[in-house]
Amino acid sequence: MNADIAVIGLAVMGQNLILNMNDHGFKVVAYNRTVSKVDQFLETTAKDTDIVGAHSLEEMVGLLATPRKIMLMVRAGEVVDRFIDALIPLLDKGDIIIDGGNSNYVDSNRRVEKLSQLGLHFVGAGVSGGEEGARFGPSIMPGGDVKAWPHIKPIFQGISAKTDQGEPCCDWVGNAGSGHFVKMIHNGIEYGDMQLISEAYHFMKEALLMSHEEMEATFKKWNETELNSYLVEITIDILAFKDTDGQPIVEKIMDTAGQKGTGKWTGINALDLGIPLTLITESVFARYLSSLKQQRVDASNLFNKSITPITENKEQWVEALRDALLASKIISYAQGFMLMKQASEDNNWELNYGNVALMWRGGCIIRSAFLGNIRDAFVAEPELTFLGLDSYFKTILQRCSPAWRDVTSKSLQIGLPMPCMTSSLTFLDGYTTARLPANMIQAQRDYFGAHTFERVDTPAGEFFHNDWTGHGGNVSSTTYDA
Ligand code: NBP
Repeated sequence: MNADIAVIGLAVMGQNLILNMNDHGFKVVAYNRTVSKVDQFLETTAKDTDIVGAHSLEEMVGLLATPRKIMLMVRAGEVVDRFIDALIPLLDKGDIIIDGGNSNYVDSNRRVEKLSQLGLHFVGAGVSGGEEGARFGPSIMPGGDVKAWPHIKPIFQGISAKTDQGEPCCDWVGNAGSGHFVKMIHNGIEYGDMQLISEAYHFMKEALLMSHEEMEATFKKWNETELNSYLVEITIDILAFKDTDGQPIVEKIMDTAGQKGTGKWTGINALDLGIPLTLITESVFARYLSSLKQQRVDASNLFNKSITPITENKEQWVEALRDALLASKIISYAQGFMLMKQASEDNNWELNYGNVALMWRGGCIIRSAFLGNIRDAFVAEPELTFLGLDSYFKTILQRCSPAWRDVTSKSLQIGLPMPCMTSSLTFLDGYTTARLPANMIQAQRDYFGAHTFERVDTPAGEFFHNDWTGHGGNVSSTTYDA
């Protein structure tokens, strides 16, 4: 038998990707650590398909056409390394291992390097879209050893989601761990989008005292605008869903948000690379804050916290809120692309940002009409430093600014937390301010630690130390950083 590809891992993602590949005419071998799940799968969901099962890695490898293509859809981390180590002795030079899990891109960097030394090709492919995406068309972000791409391209582009114009939401991202890096940014942006929608819902419910029917109708209206997206769509469904007693189920859900860590990785990466990724990082902190439930309840009682609702001009406030959401969302994506640009330059990945936007246009959790405009912006200016400088996005930011300021200042006045909408506005204010007060920080650093400073009236790169107290020396610091 000459199967096209093997997939290891028969949990939700693996099973659905296999069924998707089978639908598209690819011959797939299925394998799982707990081999009884292979038989279960073949006897149930995969019944009457061309999918073949294997009960050992040796059997699986023997069923594949060369170069062999093996995709891991297992828990990220050590499990991936263990499978790679078990596969190496069974494979020949030129064979391909793909990790489709949510792996850390640093691990993928290492795996590409290790396998290339053995003549094997490793691909770290971010896969987004959850169960439904995997089954009917995910967004796939493959990167790693480019020699693998011609062999896996027909399968990946065949099963991926397509845009309205029929373009596949899958393309080669770049070398090393760039595929998993781009997936990490995708997940970070997903955290930001979810937090922004939650802040809008909170403002509607607590500040504007809107009913669930009113909120549902509002999000429906917004979904016909630039905000059209999968996450707004599911928010509409969530608001409409009633529990058995007829009450909205969303209000019965505990307000403590979980996470699996990809948003945190994005924030850590931004700190490491020196990029002000304020919105996504705030959204991770917002989840941490939400998990301090008992402390919040106690503090709320102690501070006797209550929110004074808005009683007038509700319709205008709803429209202002839409503008605030849209503008904040632009900042989130702009920051995400800034981080990708920095990582791409540091690692020589040569990322194509327009392609990245296209890959996210369909199939994945952050899919939206808006990503089409982002793609256009990077096609027009591939080296765009900040998305907000593109004329389409600049116009929206300028148009939305007054309402954005109204909503965020109102939230501060009434004590309703909107960390992402407020911090993104502060970011834009900082980004568009030619002279920030960092001169004071430099003066303080030089005062207490002789860290030196550049002057505005001398050429860049020349550093000065001032004798602030009249009894300081002429020696400047090279070691003490504060
Ligand atoms: P899980 O992340 O739950 O992983 C289940 C698979 O890992 C099973 O095949 C399981 O084998 C195997 N596995 C585990 Br767990 N521990 C193992 C071990 N010690 N040795 C060998 N195999 C082990 O599955 P998933 O939710 O389908 O996700 C697969 C990958 O895709 C993950 O990296 C995930 O982060 C990523 N992802 C998931 C989603 C989603 O919506 N779920 C979306 C996008 C990406 P067993 O059956 O023998 O226990």
